[in-house]
Amino acid sequence: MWWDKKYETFRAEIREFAEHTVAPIAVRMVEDGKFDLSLIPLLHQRGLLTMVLPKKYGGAEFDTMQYTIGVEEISRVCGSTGITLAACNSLGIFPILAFGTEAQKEKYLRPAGERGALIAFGLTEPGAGSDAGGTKTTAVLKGDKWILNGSKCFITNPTIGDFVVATARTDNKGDAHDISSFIVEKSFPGFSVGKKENKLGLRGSDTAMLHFEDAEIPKENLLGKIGEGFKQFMITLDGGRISIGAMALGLGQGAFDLAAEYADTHSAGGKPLAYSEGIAFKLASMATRLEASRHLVYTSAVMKDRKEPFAKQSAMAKLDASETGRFCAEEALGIMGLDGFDARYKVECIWRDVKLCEIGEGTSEIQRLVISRALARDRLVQRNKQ
Ligand code: COS
Repeated sequence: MWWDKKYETFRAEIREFAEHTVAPIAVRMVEDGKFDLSLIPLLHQRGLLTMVLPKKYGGAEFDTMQYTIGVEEISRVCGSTGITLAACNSLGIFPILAFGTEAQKEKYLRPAGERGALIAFGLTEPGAGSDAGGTKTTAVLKGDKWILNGSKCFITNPTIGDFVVATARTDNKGDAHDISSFIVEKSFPGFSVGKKENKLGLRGSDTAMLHFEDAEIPKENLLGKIGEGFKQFMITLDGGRISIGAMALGLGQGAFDLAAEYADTHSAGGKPLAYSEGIAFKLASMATRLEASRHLVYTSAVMKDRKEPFAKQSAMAKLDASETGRFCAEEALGIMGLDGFDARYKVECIWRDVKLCEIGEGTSEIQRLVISRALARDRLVQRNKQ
């Protein structure tokens, strides 16, 4: 089985850090509507900014299960910090690690590992969300520079981050081989971080637009080969979906813990709410769905570590955990009644935050598409064997 005692110890350490260090800052971040930069060195000391980065580049080199638990436990107290970590590790570090040259890893990942820096991933555009192949941003090679033009939206970490991995169309054949990826430093001429997005939830995370206006990117900052960008971000998102599943688990668990505490300490008709079947059964359903979703998320983490194909499992994990997270937030609101509507009780924040898990890194419809295509492929393989 996938479980090991070392993960319990790890969880306890991260939970202690989350509750004592992250949670007090989280309250302020959500009120202020911006990420608190004082968290960066604290997260870095714990290895949380570089969970997927090997030690040889100065990273923490956690395995995927530890990474999953890390995102889960931080999200349990603060969804905004959870998404900041998930985006930096899965979407910022991973593509350079997986597809970059040794020189790019030395130049970009080593300082991030040693200093502790956030990295952003620029994929989504105003007209290219689910249809990620519909990217409109263009890249044209002129001399020793790629010239990029276009805009990206809803990008996590660009204002507080050091640099961005961004996609652009390097050809116009109209297929998946038109798109390439680039490492873009914030100081490159023609590149700017634009307006901050005004979001329903995760208001403490940094989300903004990116603009490329004849932006000049050195030729050597192409990531991998020309035309490989689509496949690169598909592979990147396969892994990223485990972390969004972990985030949803953490938010759902946070909602459960707050609701259970409330039900134990508030009374109606002279007895604690938790003694009423109406409330106790809600808690039972929440705990059961969390346990089932946790199984899916952890299984996909183990499969990734074992280098087994895991794309179908990570899509299932994200789909299921994000729906469970929303279910738990809604049930917690139901248990707490009007108090749940009150920001002081924190469940309304979880309810707003968790919705992103059903949208970001592929909507639930996209997960169903990925799963159904994989199932059809599996059936074809079976038929061909007979
Ligand atoms: N791993 C490796 N390669 C993959 C892949 C994966 N998981 N998924 C697709 N590919 C490859 C295919 O093999 C195909 O390659 P060839 O052309 O060489 O045969 C190519 O990519 C195109 O694949 P496909 O035809 O399946 O692409 P579609 O246009 O049908 O799009 C979906 C597939 C819809 C699944 C994709 O666009 C998607 O995931 N969209 C959601 C994007 C998203 O999550 N956005 C949110 C970002 S938040 S950072």
